[in-house]
Amino acid sequence: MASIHDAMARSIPERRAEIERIVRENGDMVISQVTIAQAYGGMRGVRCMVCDTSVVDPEKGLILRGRPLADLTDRSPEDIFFLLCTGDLPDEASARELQQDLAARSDVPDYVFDMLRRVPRTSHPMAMLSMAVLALEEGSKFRARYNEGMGKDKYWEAALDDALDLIAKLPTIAAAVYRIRYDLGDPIPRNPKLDWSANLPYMMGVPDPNGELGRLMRLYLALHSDHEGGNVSANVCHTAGSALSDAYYSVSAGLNGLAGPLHGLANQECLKFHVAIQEKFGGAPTEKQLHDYAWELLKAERVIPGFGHAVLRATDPRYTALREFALEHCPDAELFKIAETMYKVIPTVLKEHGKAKNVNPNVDALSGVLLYIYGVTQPRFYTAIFGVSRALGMLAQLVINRAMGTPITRPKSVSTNWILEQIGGT
Ligand code: CMX
Repeated sequence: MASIHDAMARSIPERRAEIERIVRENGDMVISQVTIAQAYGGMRGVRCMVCDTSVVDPEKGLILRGRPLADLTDRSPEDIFFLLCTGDLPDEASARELQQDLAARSDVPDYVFDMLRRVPRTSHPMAMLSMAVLALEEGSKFRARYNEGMGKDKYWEAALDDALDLIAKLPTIAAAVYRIRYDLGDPIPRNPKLDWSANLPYMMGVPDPNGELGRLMRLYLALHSDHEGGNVSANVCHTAGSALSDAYYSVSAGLNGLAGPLHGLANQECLKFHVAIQEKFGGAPTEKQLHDYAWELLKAERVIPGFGHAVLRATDPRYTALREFALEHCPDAELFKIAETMYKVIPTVLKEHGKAKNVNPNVDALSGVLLYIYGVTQPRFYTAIFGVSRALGMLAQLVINRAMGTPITRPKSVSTNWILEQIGGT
C-alpha cells in the first residue's frame, strides 16, 4: 500500500530525470509548426505543451495514463485522481486511505456559505462555484508555505495538500450552490457513511431511494475528470498555476473557462434539446419525425447538440459508458428513448448533410438527460457538476507541473503588422 503522496514521491525523481534527459538530448527537435491560420485560429493542433495525465485519441477516445476509458468505468473518481497523479491505480488499502483523507479534509468554513447566500439569486451556478473555490483560497497551504520560503523541491507537496483539501470540499460547496441558488433550504451536512461522489446528490437533497443516482454520479464524475491539457479549462488552470498561483486561484480560473457555452455548457443545451423534442412531439418521436425535424434544424443552420467533436472521429467512449448505464438502469425513461432514437437517426442525417467530420454522439448527448431522469432538474447546474469532476484533472495536472518544475507559460504573441511584414503585404 502507498498513499498518494508516497506514490508520487517515489515516481517523481525518475520522471524529472527522464524529462531532463529528453530535453538535453532532443530539445531542438521540431514537433510542430505554426501557420498564420493557427495563430489566428485558437492554436488548434499546435503541439506546444505536455500533459501526461491523459490523451484524446481521435479513434479510441479518452486514454487516462495509457488506459482506455472503457477499462476504467467501474473505478471511483478518487481512484481516477490517484491514477492521474501517480500513473497507477490504487490498491484497495490505498484507495481506502485516500477516501479517509478526503473525508478528514471536507469541512467547509461557514463564511463560504454566508458568501453564497449574499450573491444575487440570478447568479449562474458556475459563477457561484468559482467564487466559493476562490473564497477557500484563504486556507491555501501552498501560499502559506511559499511565503515562509518553501524550496522548489517541495512545491508539489504543498500543491498536493491544497489539491486534496479542495477536492474534499468540492461536493459540499457545489451542493450548497445548488440548495442556495434554487431556494431549497439550508446546506445539508455531509453523510460520513457515503463516499465522495454519493455525497454530492445527498447534500443537494435529491431523493435517491435505490442508490442509482449515487451510482450515476460516481460514473459521471469519473468520466468527466480529464481530457488532456489543451482544452480551455485545463489550459487556463495550467497557465494560472504556472505563475505559481495556488490550486484555488488556478481551479477557479479553469472553472471560469468551463462555464463558456463553447466548452462546458453543452450538456445543458443537449438536455434542453431533448425536452424541446419531447414537448413538440408529445413524447418520443418516430424515426421519420426526428429525421425530418433534424433536417429542419440543419436547413436553418443550427447544430444538432450532442453530435460531432473537434478531436474525436468515432463514438465518444464516455457516451458509450453512459448509454450502458441507461440501458441497465432506466431503459424505459421517455427522455432516454428520445436519446436512443437520436442515436439511430442523427448520424445518418449528419452523413446526408455531409459537413460534420464526426457524425457520432459525444458525452453531452446523454449526460444531462441522465441527470434529469434521476431528478437533477436544473440544467443550469449541470456544468457545476462537470466542474467538480474536471477539477480532478485540473488539479492532477497542476500538482504534476509543480513536481516537474514546469516554468511560467509565456508564448510569444505577434501583431497583425508583423504578420503583414512576413507575407510582404501591407
Ligand atoms: N450539427 C450540425 N452541424 C455540425 C455538427 C452537428 N452536430 N457537428 C459539426 N457540424 C458542422 C460544423 O458546424 C461545421 O460547419 P461549418 O463548416 O458550416 O462551420 C462542419 O460541420 C465541420 O465541423 P467539424 O470540423 O466536424 O467540427 P468542429 O471541430 O468545427 O466542431 C463541435 C466540433 C463539437 C463544436 C461540433 O461538432 C458541434 O457543434 N456539435 C454540436 C454541439 C456539441 O455537441 N458540443 C459538445 C462537444 C463535446 C466536447 O467538446 O467534449
